[in-house]
Amino acid sequence: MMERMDYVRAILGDAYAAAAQHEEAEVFMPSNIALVKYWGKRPGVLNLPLVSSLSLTLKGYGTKTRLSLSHEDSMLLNGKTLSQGDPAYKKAMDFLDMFRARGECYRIETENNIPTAAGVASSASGFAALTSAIIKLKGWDVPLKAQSMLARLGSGSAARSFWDGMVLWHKGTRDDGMDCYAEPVTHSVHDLCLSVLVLDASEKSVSSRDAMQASLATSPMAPEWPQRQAAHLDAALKAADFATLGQIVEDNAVLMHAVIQSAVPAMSFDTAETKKWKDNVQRWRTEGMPVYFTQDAGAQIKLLYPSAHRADIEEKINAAGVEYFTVAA
Ligand code: 2P0
Repeated sequence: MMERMDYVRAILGDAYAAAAQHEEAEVFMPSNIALVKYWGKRPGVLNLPLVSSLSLTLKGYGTKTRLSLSHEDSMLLNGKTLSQGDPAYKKAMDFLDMFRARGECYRIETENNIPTAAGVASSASGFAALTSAIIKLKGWDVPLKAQSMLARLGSGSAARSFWDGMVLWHKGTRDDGMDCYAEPVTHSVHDLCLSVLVLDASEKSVSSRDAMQASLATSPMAPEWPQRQAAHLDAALKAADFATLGQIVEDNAVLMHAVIQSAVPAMSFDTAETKKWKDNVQRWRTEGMPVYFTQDAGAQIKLLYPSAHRADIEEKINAAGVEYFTVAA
């Protein structure tokens, strides 16, 4: 805990444990989907990633959080009161402990407008929102780059949720985490659409945190992942046309899932529907449609394509009767 408190103090200065200046604060923060994935952590308690990553923000899709001062800690997630033993309760309160002034208790009321814990990155928007809410409750003025560094302590992918469009999260090299932050990037490929297909909205059986740890500890592909991922990131940032970017995005997701599937014991987030949609995407490409997929630690498939093809792609998704939403960036 001390190491994390030192880190928080280094970012916020002496304000870090000051009492809240407001009774309540309400915020909304979007989620994000990685185009080049974060998978793997460096040792230590600062949640430092093994690799840098690049994401697209899901503008309008994420988490609304109301944080208020209360006589005791409590948490409501999507209208349901969580018990103190609930892992989501523990993670949230453990995060707020870093900012808690003496005697301060919090009521967290949080709602996602995307499926919770089904690989649509609700922990990204959840911790970005909790970070933003505690900063607002305290009345602090904290630059977004510093907010991304704090949010990372709750969930790595949350570091990327503070800006619209494409965001680059630098892994940094320092053990004290002070060079590990996200920032927005301008990219030469514009007018992208990302459709998130909700193929399975049930809670996943393995958390991404556990899958990350287990796959990098046991997969024979683990040693090659950081170098190949870095090459993907470099190429993605330099890609000058949609097809080059799309192919890198798909290759990177396939590589991450190869690391996961080659873990010992083997793991997979795929369902029959997931596999069917990957086949669909690859078939549509052979038919001339510029569309690529990505997949996170869940069964959902996300389709990436130029916005000029939005009507065609959405017609195909509608025809399949699958729940989805599309963001343009
Ligand atoms: C990503 N994922 O870049 C990757 C790709 C899932 C697959 O970031 O342990 O919930 O809280 O830092 O952020 C999901 O992992 O992990 C994730 P923690 P997180 O979006």
